[in-house]
Amino acid sequence: MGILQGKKGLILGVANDKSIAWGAAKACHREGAELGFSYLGDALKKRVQPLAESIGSNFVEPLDVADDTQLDDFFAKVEANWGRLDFLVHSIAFAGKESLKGLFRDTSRADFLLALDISAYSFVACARRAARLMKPGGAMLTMTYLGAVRAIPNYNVMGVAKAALEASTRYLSYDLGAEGIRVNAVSAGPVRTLAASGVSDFKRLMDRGVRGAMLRRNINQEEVGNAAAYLLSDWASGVTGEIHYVDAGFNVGAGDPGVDFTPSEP
Ligand code: NAD
Ligand code: 0WE
Repeated sequence: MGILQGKKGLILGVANDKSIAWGAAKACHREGAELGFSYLGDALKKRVQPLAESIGSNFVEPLDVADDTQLDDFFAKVEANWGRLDFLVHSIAFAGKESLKGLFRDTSRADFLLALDISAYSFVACARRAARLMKPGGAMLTMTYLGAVRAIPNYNVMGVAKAALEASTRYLSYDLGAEGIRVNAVSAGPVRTLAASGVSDFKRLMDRGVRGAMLRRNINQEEVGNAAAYLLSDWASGVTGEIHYVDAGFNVGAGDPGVDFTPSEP
C-alpha cells in the first residue's frame, strides 16, 4: 500500500512532463493519491490534460494565481468535486525575463512586485483557501531554491521572492499548525524545466553542481517527487515549517572547490 493511499491532493504548476510539479504528481500517484491539477492559460491545457489523464485524474481546471477571482473559482470547484482536501503542492514561480539577468539593483518596482506576487504571495493565497477544505489535518508543500539564502548571479529578484516564500512557509506553519496542517518547502537543486530553459548559463550552474555537490552530481525530477511524497505523507507527521534540501548536498558545501575534492584512498 502506498504512503498516500486514500488521500486527495492538488498539484499546482504543471506546465509539461519536465515540470517539478509533474515529478511530484508521478510520485504521489504511485503512492496511491487521487490528484487534481491546475493549468495556466489555454496553451497549457492541452499539455496538462493528457498528463492528468495518464494517471487517472479528471480534475484539471484553469488557475492564474495573480487573480483572486480565479483563485476563488478554482477552490470552489475543488470543494464541489471532492468536498475535502488532504494536501496541496504549490510549484509556481514567475519573474519578468529581464529581471533574471544583469544587476539586481536595476530591478524595477513593477518587476519586484510581480515576482513576489506570483512566486511568494500566491502560496499564502492558496494555503488560506486550501486550509478551509483540510479537516481534520493536511499538508502543504512549496518549491524553493538556494537563491533564497545565497546571492546567486542572475537569480536576482527571484532570490528575494524565494526568501519571502520560505518565511511564508514558517508563518503558515505557525497559523495552520493549530489545525494540524503541516507546511513545508523543498529546496531543489537545478533541474532542466521550462522555467530553467530561459536561463542563460544554466549549463554552467549544472556543471558547478557536479563539482560542488556532496554526491558529485545534480538531482532529477524523480528525486524531488519522492521527497515531496514523503513530506506530504504521514511519515512526516512531525515535520513542519521545514526547508528540506534535495540538492545532492550542494548547500552544505563551500561551493566549487576548483579541484577534485574526492577523498584519496587511505
Ligand atoms: P515549470 O515552468 O515547469 O513550472 C513553473 C510553473 O509555474 C508553470 O506550470 C507555470 O504555468 C506556472 N505559473 C507561472 N505563473 C503562473 C501564474 N500566474 N498562475 C499560475 N501558474 C503560474 O518550471 P519548474 O522548474 O518546474 O518550476 C516549478 C517550481 O520549482 C518553481 O517554484 C521554481 O522556482 C521551483 N524550482 C525550480 C528549480 C529548477 O531548477 N527548475 C529549482 C528549485 C526550485
Ligand atoms: O526558480 C527558478 C526559475 C524561476 C523562473 C524562471 C523564469 C524563466 C522565464 C521565474 N521566472 C521566469 N521568467 C521567465 O520569463 N529556478 C530555481 C531555476 C533557475 O532560474 C535561474 C537560476 C536557476 C537555478 C535564473 C538565474 C540563475 C539561476
